[in-house]
Amino acid sequence: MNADVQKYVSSIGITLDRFIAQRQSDFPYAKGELSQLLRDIGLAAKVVNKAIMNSGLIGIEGPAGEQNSSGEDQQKLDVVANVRFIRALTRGGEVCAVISEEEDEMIDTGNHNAKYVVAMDPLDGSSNIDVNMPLGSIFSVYRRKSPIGTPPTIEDVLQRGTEQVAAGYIIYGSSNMLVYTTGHGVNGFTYDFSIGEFILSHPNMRSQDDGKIFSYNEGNLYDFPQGIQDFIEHCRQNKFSARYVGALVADVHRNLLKGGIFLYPATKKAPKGKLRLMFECNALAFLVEQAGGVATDGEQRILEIVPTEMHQRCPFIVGSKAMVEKVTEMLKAHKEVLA
Ligand code: P6P
Repeated sequence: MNADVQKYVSSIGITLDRFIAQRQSDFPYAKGELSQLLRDIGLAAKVVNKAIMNSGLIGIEGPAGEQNSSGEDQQKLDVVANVRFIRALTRGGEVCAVISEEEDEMIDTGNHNAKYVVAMDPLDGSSNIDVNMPLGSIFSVYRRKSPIGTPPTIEDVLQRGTEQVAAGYIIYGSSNMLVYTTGHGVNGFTYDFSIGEFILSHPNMRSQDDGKIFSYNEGNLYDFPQGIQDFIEHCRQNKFSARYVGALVADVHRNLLKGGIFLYPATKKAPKGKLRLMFECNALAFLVEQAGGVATDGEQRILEIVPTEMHQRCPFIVGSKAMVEKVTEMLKAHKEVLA
């Protein structure tokens, strides 16, 4: 074949859809429902990405004029992302219920024969909206507990993180990526705008065992438990790099690739921590553990926390194993708990 033609017809790589189909064998008992659910999330991610890219041109920047159940001012893009994910999951037919950081109550999709439920933060990093900083979407997938064919119940959606069958995030940054796990490792896909597909770019992502990046909101330092303050001092003494983006997905993604730790402990303003167990922490904890990292509230694995309410918050420390072990050790030295 002509050399120029050969170069031009080189493979585009493995698309998300093809990768999901190829990995269908990871679920011998599944008949493709989880694969379809993941494709639905990929579709919603593309539509949300388009809204973010165009927000300044189509008048969806700024506040939506309402608050979510956590008392946070909803941004218009928060609402757009929430509608897009819920609609894609509802129309895809594989999800019987959705819980969302942007919804007070569980959403019954009407798909009562569906096997799965989804917990999500449709748009993470609200303080970064409208200022061209990175944003993210976070999702967890659980098997329902209630019988197929019946309406979903709160027990379907309030499950420990260990029960997740899939989890992941989309990062809308200098490039857009979808990163997910189904319990068989972590794989990252980069969005190719020219063909509208997520292409496998980061196969088998692994957490660095140690790192030199620490991420936390400096403004809260004097509110932190002493063990955390000691760990921050340890990082400074060792000349580690302080990197904090204000979007959880972006900080976790960078630390996953380069080695590092993210900390959002309890503070006076947020006595149980700020981040939400069901919508943010469980998904990222499952994914980071699958890549070889660690996620804790300072006392226990995030994934072991038994949820009691949909919007509950928890302290969140996640990242490279050696760094998380170091801060846990310092907390124990002060016999302090984060929560
Ligand atoms: P703070 C964004 O609102 C978010 O939920 C996470 O994405 C981010 O890591 C954290 O809150 C930032 O919180 O208090 O530092 O602005």
